Amino acid sequence: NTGTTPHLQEIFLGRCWGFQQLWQVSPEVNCTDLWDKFFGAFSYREPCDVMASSYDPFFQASTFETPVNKTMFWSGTNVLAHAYSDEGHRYRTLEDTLPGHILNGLQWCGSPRAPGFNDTVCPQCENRPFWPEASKFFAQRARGDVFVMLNGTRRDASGNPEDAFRTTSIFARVELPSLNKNAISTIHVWVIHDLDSDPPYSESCGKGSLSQLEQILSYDGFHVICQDDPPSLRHQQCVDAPYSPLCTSVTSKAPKK
Ligand code: G2Q
Repeated sequence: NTGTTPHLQEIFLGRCWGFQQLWQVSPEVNCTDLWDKFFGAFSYREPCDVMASSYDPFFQASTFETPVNKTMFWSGTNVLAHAYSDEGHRYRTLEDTLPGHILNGLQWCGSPRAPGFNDTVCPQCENRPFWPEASKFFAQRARGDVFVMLNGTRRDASGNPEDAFRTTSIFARVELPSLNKNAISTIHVWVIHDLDSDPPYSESCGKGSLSQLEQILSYDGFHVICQDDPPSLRHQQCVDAPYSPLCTSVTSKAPKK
């Protein structure tokens, strides 16, 4: 079980109006109407009994075109991807769009009894359709050059190595199949490695699960460019670790104690 987010409606409305103010969204979406569409999808239902399509009125009213060449997907790289996207100024991740921004990090579920949702706990459900459905709407609208940031040094909770491209991820299951082939010029795959893990990597462009990904994408007719540790992302990693050996070429020397 997971705890639910208190003040869900207030957070929803505040983030919704705040996002539109910040990005000067025009014409403005009515956030109260949007809340009704969102709440209507799961309220007065059993917590795990929500169909993906229940959220569609919400996503239809809140998902816009993403600017061309800005869409960025991520898988296993949540923190770095969002540091780099810079809240949508550099690239647009799902969490930098209106629906993703509003619900990011929040927990909720329905209840058949008043007030229609559970204000304390939610059970683990076999499937929760919200984020996959958000991803579908987001990926369908990607245009031009698109980017995906993958983790070449991914580990599971016990520390065992995992594939950078996981066939069970939302990226693989939902986002890739939703891309509009005719609207996309190139898929740029960025494979990121932690600063403190040693090469040679079993997961890097052309190897392991990345060769599988490149095959799938080429087979589907996409033009793909895969790059290991692009310099701008190395620099982003080095912001938080300026004296790591891989970063010292830009920082030269540690200050004397
Ligand atoms: N906000 C988001 N975006 N995801 C969340 C949240 C939240 O508040 N809470 C849980 N999750 P991963 P993928 C889950 O293996 O599966 C979005 C989601 O269900 O690192 O590929 C974005 O466009 C998700 O499965 O990556 C990106 O391209 C999990 O976090 C892709 O979907 C992250 O698992 C990432 O999903």
